[in-house]
Amino acid sequence: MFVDIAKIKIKAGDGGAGAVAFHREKFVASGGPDGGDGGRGGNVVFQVDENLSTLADFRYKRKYTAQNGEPGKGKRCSGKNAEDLVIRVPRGTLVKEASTGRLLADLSDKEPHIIARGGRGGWGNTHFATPTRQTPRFAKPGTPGEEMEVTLELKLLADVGLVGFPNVGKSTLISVVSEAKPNIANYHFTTLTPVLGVVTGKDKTSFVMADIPGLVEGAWEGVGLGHQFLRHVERCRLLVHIVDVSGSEGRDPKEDFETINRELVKFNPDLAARPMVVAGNKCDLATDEQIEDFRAYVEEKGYRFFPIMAAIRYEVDPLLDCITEMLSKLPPVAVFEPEPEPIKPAEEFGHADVTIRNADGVFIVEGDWLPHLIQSVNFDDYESIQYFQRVLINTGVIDALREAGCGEGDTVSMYDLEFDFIE
Ligand SMILES: Nc1nc2c(ncn2[C@@H]2O[C@H](COP(=O)(O)OP(=O)(O)OP(=O)(O)O)[C@@H](O)[C@H]2O)c(=O)[nH]1
Ligand SMILES: [Mg+2]
Repeated sequence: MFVDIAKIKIKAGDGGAGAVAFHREKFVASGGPDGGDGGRGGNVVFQVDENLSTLADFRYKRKYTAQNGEPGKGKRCSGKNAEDLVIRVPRGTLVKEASTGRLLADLSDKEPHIIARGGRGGWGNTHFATPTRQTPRFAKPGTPGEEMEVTLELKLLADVGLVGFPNVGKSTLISVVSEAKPNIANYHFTTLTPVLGVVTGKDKTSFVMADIPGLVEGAWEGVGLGHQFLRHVERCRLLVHIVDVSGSEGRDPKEDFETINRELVKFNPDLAARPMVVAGNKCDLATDEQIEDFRAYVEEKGYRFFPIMAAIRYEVDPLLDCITEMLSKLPPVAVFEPEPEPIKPAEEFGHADVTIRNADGVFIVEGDWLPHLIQSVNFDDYESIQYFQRVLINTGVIDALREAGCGEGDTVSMYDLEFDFIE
């Protein structure tokens, strides 16, 4: 079954906790702190797998959790970092944040894309020894791994997309110009899922052609198989519009041509504006007048026109030559850029809960929402730090610290951060 949309939950591993331990050895009195750091939690990573062509695997498994980092141990032993969880998807999969629709990654290349970051390991107590604090009895917990719901949306990558009414010969064309073996039959909606074929054009250049199910009037409203398969030609650099020029099913080729173009506009005006060439198929069933009449009609509108007989590959080469030539001048297949996470204005943060512990004079602040905030702040940038301070004031963290007894010059420890409290 062809599945091109899925929704899954992903959770990166939490960082392991730092250890509280002290050096113990015969004849060595009160050895110093030697608690090791926690390990990093595993990231959730997406990567293209060329052997996959659908998102069917995600219908049955919907929750993906990476391993947590190991806690630190005594003797300055750091906990092991967890391995990344790699989720394999077909080429052309878009990963979006489910709640907002924000694009996180376009899996069009071979690179692994980290979508949910594993938490960092907490520091062991070794880090907290200072001349005045020789036996720190605390360590830090790891930060939690990112967790979110994502939608996966497959948008195939092809240079050329075939569009047209059902039964006009789209699959026949791809079958005679590539190794693709789609079903071909004399009825509507023979093709139920998109098919890709590699076509070798002139001068051994090759391009990828996509055959999709036929469209009918009202496809954008869900008539016939609907328009959902148009998504798979959305990235195409060029469309080949195939029309039954003989009108063998009683329709008028010009009306067919306009109907499909209207459906394209309704689906996505960008797609409708894509460069397009027109192939008039089933010329064996058409009269010369029919062919010339249709030719005049589409050429008048500025399209290149090729009369063909796909079934016997008659006059298909001039069409392929034209495609190759046009592709050589067109921009590459569209790859979508991930959208950055919008920064929430500091004023929009309301009160948020934190817990504060006083450990040997260090005020340890914890709250589920803090690691995410800290990750979004660039501590080398003055404005970014000011933003961070405003958020801490608005959420009540500064007041809570005061209430806990934190005063001028005391050390505040917040996950990866440690800073002095300044009134
Ligand atoms: N007479 C004639 N018939 C053709 C020609 N090309 C294809 N056909 C026939 O047209 C019918 C439909 O062909 P397909 O390739 O399955 O059409 P399609 O556009 O993929 O149809 P859907 O997948 O249903 O959208 C088949 O019976 C083909 O044999 C041609 O040049 N002349
Ligand atoms: Mg077909």
